[in-house]
Amino acid sequence: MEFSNSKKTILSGVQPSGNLTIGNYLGAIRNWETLQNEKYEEYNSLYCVVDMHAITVRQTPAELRRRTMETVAIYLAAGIDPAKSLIFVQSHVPAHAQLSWVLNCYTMFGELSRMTQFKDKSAKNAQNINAGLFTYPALMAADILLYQADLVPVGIDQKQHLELTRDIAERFNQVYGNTFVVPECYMPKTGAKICSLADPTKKMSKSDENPNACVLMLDSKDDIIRKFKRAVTDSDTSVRYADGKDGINNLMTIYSCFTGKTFEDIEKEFEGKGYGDFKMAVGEACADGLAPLQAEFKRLMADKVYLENLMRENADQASYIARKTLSKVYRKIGFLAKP
Ligand code: AQP
Repeated sequence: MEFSNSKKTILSGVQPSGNLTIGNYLGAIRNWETLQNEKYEEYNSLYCVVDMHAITVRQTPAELRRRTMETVAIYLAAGIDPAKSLIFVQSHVPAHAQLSWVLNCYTMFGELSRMTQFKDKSAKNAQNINAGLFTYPALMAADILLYQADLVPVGIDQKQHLELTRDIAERFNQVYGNTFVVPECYMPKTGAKICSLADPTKKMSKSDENPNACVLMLDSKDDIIRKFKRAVTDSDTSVRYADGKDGINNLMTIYSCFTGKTFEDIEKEFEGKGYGDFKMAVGEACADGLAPLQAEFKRLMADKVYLENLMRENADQASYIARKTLSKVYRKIGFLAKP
């Protein structure tokens, strides 16, 4: 991919902290592909596998390695095109850790304490409330600000972290003069929050311990249909989008994302039909929507040499871009240049 200084920049990432869900796909990755193609003339696109974020929760090393490689293959299979976008692994670019330390010193304890993800994850991982889990947003700010990203496509759960990134950038710019681009958040109109199939008041999460709560991007058609059949709904019988119908609202959102149909179209389609028919249709649409991606993923995973070459070359290119911002920051804060 050719990085152009005259274009604006899009950056986003996913943690390889579990097997990716349709929440990660519909809330983030699918929109990256659209942006990469529709905004190619205007934006550079950079997509990162954020493995350093993943270790804020304990990971099995071999699984983390496997999932990191698989996530690269998922990006490619989802249509992220290496001719148009840079795909790289965060830990392959040392500047992320380096800038993150600096930004830690410009991020306030009070700000980090207000992050809802920190509160949720420390409740879930009471045995391991480590400093990395707390300072996670400073690393995320480094990921974004290193590349002077203008636009960051994310799901709704990451909006608070992005707002903190903007505050950190503005604070730094105020002290040292214009250094960082202050990024904007991009969220899809439909799919910014896909909910758990087991508890539709909660977001679908790849680290959920209940295997029926989430549909994985690589699940088989049978598993996908089985999970949708078991999805928690309500005691009403009509398929309509309404307050208090979280389960149905979630299924309608998923169906809309995979078929492009509006909620009105969906209500008409299922008028007089029961939840059973609707769940079956959502399962079919989801499985069919994921099938081409799954086939391409399988093909890519059989070519490790290709994936390794791509990771190496793209990490070199990302390092080159990132080092420019890092040098500027080091100079501004008063680090003596290496003689
Ligand atoms: N349920 C979701 N609906 C819509 N978007 C979602 N995203 C995650 N879950 C949903 C978006 O996916 C991108 C990558 O997320 P992440 O891997 O950085 O971490 P996360 O937001 O914490 O996602 P998970 O799946 O819940 O991971 P774990 O369980 O490890 O914490 C982000 O843009 C996110 O908004």
